[in-house]
Amino acid sequence: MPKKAKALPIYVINGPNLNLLGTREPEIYGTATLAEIGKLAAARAKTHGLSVVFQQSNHEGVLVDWIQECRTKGCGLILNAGALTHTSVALLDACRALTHPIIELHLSNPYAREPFRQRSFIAKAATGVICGLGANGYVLAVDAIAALLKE
Ligand code: CA2
Repeated sequence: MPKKAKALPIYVINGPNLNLLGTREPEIYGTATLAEIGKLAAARAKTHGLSVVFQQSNHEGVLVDWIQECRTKGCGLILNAGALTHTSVALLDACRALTHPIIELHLSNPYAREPFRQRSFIAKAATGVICGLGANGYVLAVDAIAALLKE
């Protein structure tokens, strides 16, 4: 019997300052480090027969490159663009070029915070948005991508 082709990974892309998770502001972002969140996402993806490519960069252009890479090497995108969520037309345009499901993700609930966090460029291209649920939001986002891929 021919072997079933392995599914492409879900790209989980994290933006500026998220490498600092677990070191400061635990009351806003929780106590988990980004490495721990990466392990949670990978474990959940495995339960769906999927895998993740989990990345973080403080540089907008690098994030654009990874989103573009996801077009051919990934099956879906979970994007926590950090503060670039609220400013970046470049990230919006990169997301618009994707045909895969996109979940915009935030650990905190930006809508309960400062007014400047209440505008999202990413939301205009996202299939859905998960926010305010801390590290568990990444796990739920993996579930959401898996469900959307089955549709
Ligand atoms: O809630 C989220 O996930 C955010 O995307 C996090 C961004 C913020 O600008 C967005 O409005 C909402 C900030 C990430 C900074 O993370 C830090 C973690 C620990 C210490 C300092 C910053």
